[in-house]
Amino acid sequence: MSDETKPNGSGDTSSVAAAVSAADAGGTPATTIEIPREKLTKKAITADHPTWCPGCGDFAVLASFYKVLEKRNLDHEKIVTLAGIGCSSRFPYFVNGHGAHFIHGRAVPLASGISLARPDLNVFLFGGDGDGFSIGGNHLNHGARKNVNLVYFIMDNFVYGLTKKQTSPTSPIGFKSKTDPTGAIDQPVNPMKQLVSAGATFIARTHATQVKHMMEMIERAFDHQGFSVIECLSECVEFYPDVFDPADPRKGGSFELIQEKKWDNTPEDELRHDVTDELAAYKLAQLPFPGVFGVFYQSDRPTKNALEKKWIETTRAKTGNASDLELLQKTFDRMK
Ligand SMILES: Cc1ncc(C[n+]2csc(CCOP(=O)(O)OP(=O)(O)O)c2C)c(N)n1
Ligand code: SF4
Ligand SMILES: [Mg+2]
Repeated sequence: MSDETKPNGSGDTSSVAAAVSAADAGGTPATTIEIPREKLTKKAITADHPTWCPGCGDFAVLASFYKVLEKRNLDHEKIVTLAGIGCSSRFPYFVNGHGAHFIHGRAVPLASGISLARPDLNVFLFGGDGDGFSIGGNHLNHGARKNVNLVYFIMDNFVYGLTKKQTSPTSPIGFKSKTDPTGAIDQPVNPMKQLVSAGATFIARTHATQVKHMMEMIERAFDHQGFSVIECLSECVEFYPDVFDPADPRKGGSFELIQEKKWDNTPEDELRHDVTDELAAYKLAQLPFPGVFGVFYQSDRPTKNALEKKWIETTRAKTGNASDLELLQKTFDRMK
């Protein structure tokens, strides 16, 4: 792990305090008043009433996210939720915190800017398969290769829900939609393969009916420094019902978990998955639908946040720690 500071701000709830400094007119030293923080509750982070169709998988994602925020007791003012456009991208409306429902497919650059400019914030990005892999596909690849520190949760329903049933980049061949009335003919994107090849440093897969697993994946993504992506199969009950039943034990399917290596020198461990092995992640990603769930890949490559911080500090040191204004003035002087 690199030496960068975790922004997460979670930890000992009782000792978290806000500091208020004050100095009197006589110039006596500032006093610090400790104000104990209230524990972050679901009530505090709940905003608008979700407007999804009854039964939409995205409700469970929202509930899991609330639970993780509550559990990790993040500083409320440091929570940022962002999204593009789509049913799933309505997410920030339902979280009481800083956030934006941004342009279709452009949430990764927005989130990257916020993460880089304010590394102390916890940046959570939400969206759909269309937003992430279609119009935003190129931004996704660049966010991944730059390894910007954020958590990106993709609610994959294999369809464009908001615009009422068009083929999405993850729709399987044969899916009948308004854009493919005789059935989709294009090879779908394989999210896990794309993310591994693009350079994301935490890549996981979960299912909206498996709340415990979903929460575990969100927490692990959150604890990871870097571009952390979770693909979550989240059913669109309106335009592609029952498609994820093969991975739902309550509907006769099987939710198969990735068995991660324990590094315990046992023969069984030989067969377990090494999350740092790209080729092994590819192999798991090739398994036929519904595939397996859990962490496919994780590496501790330095984040853009850490590299940029180092570069700024080195450059500042070279200028004798000149202020922004002094640097600007020097640049203007050179142009005279
Ligand atoms: C530039 C632009 N192009 C197209 C649209 C129309 N549009 C809005 S949401 C969407 C697709 C949403 O699909 P997805 O991201 O999978 O989200 P879902 O609704 O399925 O959760 C499209 C094509 C738009 N809003 N802006
Ligand atoms: S259209 Fe589909 S994705 Fe959109 S809210 Fe309804 S069920 Fe959810
Ligand atoms: Mg979709």
